[in-house]
Amino acid sequence: MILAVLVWLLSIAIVVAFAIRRWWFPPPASAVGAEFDSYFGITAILTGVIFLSAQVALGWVIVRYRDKGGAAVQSHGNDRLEWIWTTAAAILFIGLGLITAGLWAKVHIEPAPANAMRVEVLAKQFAWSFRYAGPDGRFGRTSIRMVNDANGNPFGLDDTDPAGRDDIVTSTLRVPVNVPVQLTLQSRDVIHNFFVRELRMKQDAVPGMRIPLPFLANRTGEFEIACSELCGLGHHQMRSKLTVITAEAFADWQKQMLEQLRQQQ
Ligand SMILES: [Cu+2]
Repeated sequence: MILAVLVWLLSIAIVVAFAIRRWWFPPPASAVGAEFDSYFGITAILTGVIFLSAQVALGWVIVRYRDKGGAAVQSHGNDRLEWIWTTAAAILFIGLGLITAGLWAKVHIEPAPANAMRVEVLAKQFAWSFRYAGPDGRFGRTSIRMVNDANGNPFGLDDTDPAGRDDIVTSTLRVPVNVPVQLTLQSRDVIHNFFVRELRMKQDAVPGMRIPLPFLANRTGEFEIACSELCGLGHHQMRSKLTVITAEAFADWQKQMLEQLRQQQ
């Protein structure tokens, strides 16, 4: 009897902890993020109702079939009930998958709009680098022979290519607010993962692949970029920053970076 009450109390406490949303995600910084949250809400409510009903039933079974001194009776189950709940669970999970498929496709399959700002993202043990094409809109040629972390050339920019002269390489990601951005993820060694909680975005960077990842940040702020794939001893240090700023501030920053580049050349 006490066990049944414990099961019920514990279940209610868990449901309440979810329902009050006290320990929750940080607010989203993109429309896609808000959409993900609404689907998460639907899934949480559906699974929450099922969880609570199952636990209430469990408590009831504990009370109903507790030891009353009689002989135990063997049960061989109920095929019809098994069929019903297995089918119901399958319909529920496939259904949830189908209604969220559009959002998944929007993030991972659909190409970014043509006017999207392109940024290359390079992951390596244990740092992130970002490359902007500069005013000419073209990324300069890179070569594996030119890769040199010590002199700040993680991408291996080939300085004989004029298209690369205005390429801006940074260790944090800076983007203007409400502007579509197309990231291209690549890795130089092992699998890493680009994760920004506020964008509700998580994507592997795989050696030998160039993986597109579009997003549009709809509020300004500073957000953590964390590597979300265990990639070696320094994995915990592999973090950077996404700064979302106004278009004017972004233009100013770009101008400043180009000025620095000119002075170096
Ligand atoms: Cu990593």
